[in-house]
Amino acid sequence: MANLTRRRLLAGLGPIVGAAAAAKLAGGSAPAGAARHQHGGAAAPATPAAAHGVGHEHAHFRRGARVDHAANGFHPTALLRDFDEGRTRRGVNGHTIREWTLIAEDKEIEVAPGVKFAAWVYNGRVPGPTLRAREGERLRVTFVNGSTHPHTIHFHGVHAPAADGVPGLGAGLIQPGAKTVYEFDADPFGLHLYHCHTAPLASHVAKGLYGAFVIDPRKGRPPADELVMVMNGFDTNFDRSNEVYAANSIPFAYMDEPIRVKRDELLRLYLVNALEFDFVNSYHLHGNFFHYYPTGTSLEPLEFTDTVMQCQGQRGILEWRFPQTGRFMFHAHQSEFTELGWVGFFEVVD
Ligand SMILES: [Cu+2]
Repeated sequence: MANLTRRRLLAGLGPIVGAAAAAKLAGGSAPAGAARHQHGGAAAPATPAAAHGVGHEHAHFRRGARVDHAANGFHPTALLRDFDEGRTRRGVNGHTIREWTLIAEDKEIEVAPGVKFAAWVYNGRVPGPTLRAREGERLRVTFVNGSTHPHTIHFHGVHAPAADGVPGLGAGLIQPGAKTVYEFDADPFGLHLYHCHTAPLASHVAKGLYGAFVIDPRKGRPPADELVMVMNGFDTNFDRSNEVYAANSIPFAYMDEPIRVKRDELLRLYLVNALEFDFVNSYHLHGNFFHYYPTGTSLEPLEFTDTVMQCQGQRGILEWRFPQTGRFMFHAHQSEFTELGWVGFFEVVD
């Protein structure tokens, strides 16, 4: 099974085989299985190219199997609108000090039905909490390493070297059982991210140590129904390529439970690409176009489109309204990612 790659999965073996192999390697239980529903009972596509357009609109796990969100301790639907504003207090100069505590831990999570992944998590979830601050505040993040491996937190933004969260600077590597405080200003406003910066870097990130980091402009943004999607994937058989893809960790979660939004309401999506091993990821919205604010650092959109591409670490803010009710799909425009889980629906209601 060692040469069982996701490309071979797409070549016809089906994700159920990969999931079984992965569960075996990870010491987990047998999977309920994942499979594409195909039109007309057609045989599995012979090549990834043939897989293109086979009918991912109906992709989800076989027999409606789902992961145990309660056991994972987080639910993809709840993650969408879960912003962690921490605690605030007044500093001596009258400015706001905003504080969080992030705890790294080793935690097994179910990333596909029956497929357990030995993740490393911040505050019990993948992605980690969506930290939200306001431009100009002083931020203090207490990092407690409750994992069995050394880790850090590296924040994107403007700050001093000592607060950069990389080995050899400031507190450097935070050993198991140790803690540190990262302190810096909320600058610039926009959508950023944080992640562990411990070598081997790709592995530490791919294990789940990343999250979105929102800095609101001083004057705020117009009221909207706000959502966060951190695009990611999991390498369940340790071959440095991903077996499953998702936004907010759980493949097909928003197919099983479409995201309910209101017709004509302004939607604002904070979109971050935390995917490892694949160089690019993307977001495509059906039946609509959106305004795109790369990195969220301008209040003027740069583009009006229905598809954006992000490389590793890139992120941006999307805004749009649905003028009609009904179901609208969204997914990576890399069809392979879509078929392996990175796809969902909006359910637009009155
Ligand atoms: Cu780490």
